[in-house]
Amino acid sequence: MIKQILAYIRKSDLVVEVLDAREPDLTRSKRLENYVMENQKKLLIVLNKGDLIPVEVLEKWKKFIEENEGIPTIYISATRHLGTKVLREKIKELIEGEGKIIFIGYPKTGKSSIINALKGRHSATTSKHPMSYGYTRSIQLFRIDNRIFAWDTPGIIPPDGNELERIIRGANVDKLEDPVRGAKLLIERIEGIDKSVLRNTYKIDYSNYLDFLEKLALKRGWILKTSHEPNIDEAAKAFIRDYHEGKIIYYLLPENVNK
Ligand SMILES: Nc1nc2c(ncn2[C@@H]2O[C@H](COP(=O)(O)OP(=O)(O)OP(=O)(O)O)[C@@H](O)[C@H]2O)c(=O)[nH]1
Ligand SMILES: [Mg+2]
Repeated sequence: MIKQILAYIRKSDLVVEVLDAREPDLTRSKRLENYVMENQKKLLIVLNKGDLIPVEVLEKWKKFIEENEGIPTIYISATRHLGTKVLREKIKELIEGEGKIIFIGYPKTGKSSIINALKGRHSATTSKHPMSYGYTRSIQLFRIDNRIFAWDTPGIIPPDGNELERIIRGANVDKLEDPVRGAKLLIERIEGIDKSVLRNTYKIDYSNYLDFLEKLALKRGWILKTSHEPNIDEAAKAFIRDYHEGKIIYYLLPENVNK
């Protein structure tokens, strides 16, 4: 799949890289960006899921990326249809009115949702969780308007990086070797940024990640039949899925991200 995506990048006039605004740095693929640059293609960064974080923070990221790296950047919320006009105008400006664009990015960043928002009609399939029904399986062409065509691509699978990065980048939850370990890493990451977010989101008070997963399993009624213990594997998977669905809300500032 990656080879195919590279071939379509070469055929495009503009590459739109879609990031999750909660984790702009970790959802960027420097490897693909380098490929885009090497092939002298134009790149536009879109921070999606902008509804989840304050607009001042989105502005900071936009400024940071544009000023430090010279890559045009905009932010939107595909599902709430916020910023789609700005995106459409930016695309038109960059391709000078007409051409072919390609949407790339890790799974679940919202590539298909953005295409639907631009079309105003739902035709690209979207899904809540990595690899669940509706995720994009092949490269598909959509017409945005009379002069603009867009290719939707499947999230670059397998996401690379360490275990935490792979989880944030949308690795398939059902294929994780140890979902509890994965959830632990994600919980630690989020706690390091904002201690109250899990307590507020789940209305659960907990002492550590295992306690959290146990209480979540009990709350949802997930009990193992044989041992009658809380099913923490199930809770861990549900938690990671909630993350991808945008239920867990936190943000980072560009100045706090270690480069
Ligand atoms: N809150 C919020 N959720 C969004 C937004 N855009 C997409 N989502 C949600 O994120 C999930 C993934 O969206 P998709 O559009 O399927 O993502 P994708 O990048 O096409 O995913 P793949 O095809 O698997 O690579 C869905 O549950 C969407 O509803 C947004 O702007 N805000
Ligand atoms: Mg898709």
